[in-house]
Amino acid sequence: MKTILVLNGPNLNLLGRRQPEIYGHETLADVEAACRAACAEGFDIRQAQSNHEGEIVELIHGARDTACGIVINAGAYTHTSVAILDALNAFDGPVIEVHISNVHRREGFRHHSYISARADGVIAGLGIEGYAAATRRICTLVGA
Ligand code: CA2
Repeated sequence: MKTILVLNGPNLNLLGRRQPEIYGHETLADVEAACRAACAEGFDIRQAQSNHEGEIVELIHGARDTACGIVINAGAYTHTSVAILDALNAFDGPVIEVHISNVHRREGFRHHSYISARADGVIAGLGIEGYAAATRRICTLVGA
């Protein structure tokens, strides 16, 4: 079984409980279920969430030996974190960057992503469907 790491950054533990007009009503449990349903045969999901930059870096390091690809929504660290970019650059498999909201229709500071420099694909504004699409893409890229 190949494992895809679905990694969520700061404040995304609040998904479904605050600001539904921006982030919708679904929770992280719904994200996990949507990703699992999107997996091709022979793939499974491991979901993680952290509010701490260093812990996200360590989760990416751990994925080097345990995951075939990473779906990442780094939350606000998307726009600030060279450390997370560096960790992703040390990971060999495909990386798909996901944003629930359309960051390009929001404040200017959300328009730049450090992670996009490493990502094999970027999805924004599809709500939690973006995670499922990213999961499908990783299955395609990794193959059987
Ligand atoms: O649109 C996205 O997925 C974001 O990555 C979400 C981040 C934001 O900083 C990025 O610019 C775009 C914020 C995540 C906060 O998540 C919450 C979810 C529900 C309630 C409150 C915060």
